[in-house]
Amino acid sequence: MQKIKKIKDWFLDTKLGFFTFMVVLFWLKTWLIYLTKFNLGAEGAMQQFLLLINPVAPAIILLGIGLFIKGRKSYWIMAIIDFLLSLWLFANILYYREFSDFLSISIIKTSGSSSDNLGKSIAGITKGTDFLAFLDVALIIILLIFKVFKIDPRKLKLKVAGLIEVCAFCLLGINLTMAQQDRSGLLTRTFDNNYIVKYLGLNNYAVYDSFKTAQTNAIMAKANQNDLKSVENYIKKNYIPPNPEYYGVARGKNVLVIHLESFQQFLIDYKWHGKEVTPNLNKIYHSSNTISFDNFFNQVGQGKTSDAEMMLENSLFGLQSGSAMSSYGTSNVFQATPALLDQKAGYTSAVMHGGAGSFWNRDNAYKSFGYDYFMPLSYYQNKKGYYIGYGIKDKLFFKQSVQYIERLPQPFYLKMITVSNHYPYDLDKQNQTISKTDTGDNTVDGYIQTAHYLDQAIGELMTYLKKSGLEKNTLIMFYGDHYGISGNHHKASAQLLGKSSFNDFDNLQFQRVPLMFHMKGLKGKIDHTYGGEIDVRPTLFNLLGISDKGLIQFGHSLLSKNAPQIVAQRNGDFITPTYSKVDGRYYYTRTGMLIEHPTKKQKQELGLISNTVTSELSLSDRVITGNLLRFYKVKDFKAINRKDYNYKKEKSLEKLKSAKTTLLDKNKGKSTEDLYKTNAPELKEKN
Ligand code: GP9
Ligand code: MN
Repeated sequence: MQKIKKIKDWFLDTKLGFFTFMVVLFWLKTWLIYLTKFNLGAEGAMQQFLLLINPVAPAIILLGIGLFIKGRKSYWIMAIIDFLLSLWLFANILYYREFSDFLSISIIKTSGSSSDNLGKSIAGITKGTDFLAFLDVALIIILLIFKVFKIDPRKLKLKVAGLIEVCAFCLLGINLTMAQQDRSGLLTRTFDNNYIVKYLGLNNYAVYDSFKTAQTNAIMAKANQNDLKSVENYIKKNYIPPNPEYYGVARGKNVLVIHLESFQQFLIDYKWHGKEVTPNLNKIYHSSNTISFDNFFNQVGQGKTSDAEMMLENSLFGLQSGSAMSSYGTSNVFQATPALLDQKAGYTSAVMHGGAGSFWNRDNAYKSFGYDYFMPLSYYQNKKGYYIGYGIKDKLFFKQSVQYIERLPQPFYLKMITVSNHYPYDLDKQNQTISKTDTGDNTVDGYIQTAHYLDQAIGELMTYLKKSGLEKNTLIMFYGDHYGISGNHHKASAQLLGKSSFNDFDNLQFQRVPLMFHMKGLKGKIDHTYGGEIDVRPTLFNLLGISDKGLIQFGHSLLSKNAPQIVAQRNGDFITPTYSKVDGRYYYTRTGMLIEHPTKKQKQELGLISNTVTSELSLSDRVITGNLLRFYKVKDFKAINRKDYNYKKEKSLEKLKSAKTTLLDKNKGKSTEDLYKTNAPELKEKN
């Protein structure tokens, strides 16, 4: 009894006790809110553990400021800090409810009186339980006002207060290390705000976001019109006109972009135990209505999928580190494909993706790109067994997308991002219809299995497009975003390719991914031109008959007879039809032979190509990090206002209800949903 009283006295009547009480309350409250108000997807013991402990360190560090202050003031300062932290939590609860993402400085800065403005709709979206965020502060303030606590007037020894802070920073360090171990690249690659909050907590996320924003703003502030001039000059000088033979052959058609996740070119025509891994894509690849490129390379950096998207939509490179779409997608001005197609040719644009909308900052970047619609996971039914890895399984994703495709006004520019063929290539048993390869490398052996599944999904989608009539007026573009098998699997890669060895040169050649344009009536061919993702937009515009002259872009139409055929890699390596550069060494592209002693002429040639590559990468970086397109006017093009876009499901569906020129409209309201046939085992009726 005596003991309990002692503890009670300590808690209520000493400053350290009060502080501990506050930290514990704040900790429990935050954790509870993580579990109930956000959808952070903490999986496994480690992530659950980090989610539990991550509020502690910042709470001690911040509330601990009060420990350095004397008397009553110290209590109130702690209470105010507690209040501010709670307010941040509260604001995020509301924002998350609307956008499944967390507030960032760029969001707060660009909101104003926009449709994403929470101000107006706060009352509408607030739930009573949200005020839980203030429960501990309210309790503390009541206790203070009613003097339940005896104020401890003593000043805590500086040494003690300091030690507490040091311990908290150590704890933060441990938290960070464990997080980094579970998710490498967490802070450098800027995948998803949800990840940062899951691993490090909402307050550390705020610090991280402020730091990143300060960093990017400093560079942006220094950039000016003159920087743009040098970019403009370079682009003007190197402009290559499109191929007139193909100019406008797909004019006015719908454009359907199929993003083949982690899909490498070597899979095309690849056989395993005599069985084609991707029969449907092979058929498209060889079709007389398909232009297929067999020397097309991915050019992504750390931003992987998002870099591929950045290049495709803008013909600008991703950055040296991190993801350009994450770091600059919200704040920068873009003159991207969806916006250009809308303003130049009346296209409606949309992205469908069975994964989280916040991943790679898509929910914000797509607004800057001018996408009219974005349908992420929240638009899809996600029953038990539907989801794998990063999203809804491809067959279920395509099937469920039909209801949205048929409601899109035509012509549309629609991108569908598949996701099942993503590392770790771990397909559930019921969907495995080809055996794994047998290299013994676990990361590699499942790859053809998920690729096979993706291919089947494509087969189903193609059948639907044919049956629904969409195939007739749609240009379908397929592309692989980046490698599936990384450079850490040389031995297994050699085995897959039936080669006796596999070196860094081979790995560079392994970066080939598909690029195919398929359309009824298109004069098909297998085109051997060397190119990369940066070239996709000019090539597409070539086919659509849309001029790309006067756009700030670094790619060239691959259909053009004069395409430069220099394929830059993000690290400065390159591939041309003659030479390849890997890690500072040069090889003959055709033979893979190392050029040990280049002739004078070769040296000159190689130097020139290297220079082109580094200039283009750095000029492109300057455009993005300096936000230079804000100074650039495209003729007959109105700058995008992010505030005009809203991706909330109800809003979008409402808008689509009255849409004209849709497939549904053409069919007099008769849905095409039942034309989509799938053998997805998840949909089989259980007896
Ligand atoms: C997630 C998906 C994966 O939405 O696009 O991105 P990646 O890991 O391939 O960059
Ligand atoms: Mn990807």
